[in-house]
Amino acid sequence: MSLDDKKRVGISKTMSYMLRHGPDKFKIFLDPEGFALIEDVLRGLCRRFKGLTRDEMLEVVDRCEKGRFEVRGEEIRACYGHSVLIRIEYDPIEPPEFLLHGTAHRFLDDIMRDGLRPMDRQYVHLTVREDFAREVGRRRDKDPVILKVEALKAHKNGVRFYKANENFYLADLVPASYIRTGISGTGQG
Ligand code: HQG
Repeated sequence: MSLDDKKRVGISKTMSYMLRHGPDKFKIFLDPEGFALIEDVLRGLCRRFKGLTRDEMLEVVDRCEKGRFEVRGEEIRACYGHSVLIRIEYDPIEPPEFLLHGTAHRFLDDIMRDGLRPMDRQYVHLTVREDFAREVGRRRDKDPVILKVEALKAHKNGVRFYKANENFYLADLVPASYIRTGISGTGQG
């Protein structure tokens, strides 16, 4: 039986919280790559979503367009977004030439002075998809600014990038000299 949208979003948000920010509160243990046992995560979810089945939990994973979660055998992890104390490790990669970051106009001065910083998360989040960049930026500004990062050039000059999934890339910090403000705030959505 398929979950309704409201329940699916609720499960996704709870699972994001468990695997990114508060595993201890749900008695979940993350390995250095951020993986936890599916059975532990399901047990934690069942505290809020009584009777939830493993298939329903995996349906939430499969139907997430952003690719928030990754399943490997009997384990699951959040692909990005972590704030847990233990740093989730990724292998450095060579990024695409350009990556995008959607943000609020009010942060621009600070970003163009200090660069893109991870703030409360472990990494800066970047995407290859303009629609996702816009959606991420809209969380903080109804007409967000889309920053274009010269990722390959930065990489060649020693800035480290990582791949979270097909849509999202991560970086430790992106210096302002690699950030362009070319893409206008309004557009398709
Ligand atoms: C901004 C969610 C001032 C940065 C989203 C952003 C994404 C600065 C905010 C994913 C700054 C941090 C990540 C600086 C960066 N001065 N502000 N120097 N550097 N900022 O939420 O990228 O949907 O931690 O622009 O959708 O917005 O839950 O990062 O506005 O995919 O799967 O500081 O998390 O994923 O905000 O979002 P966040 P983000 P889910």
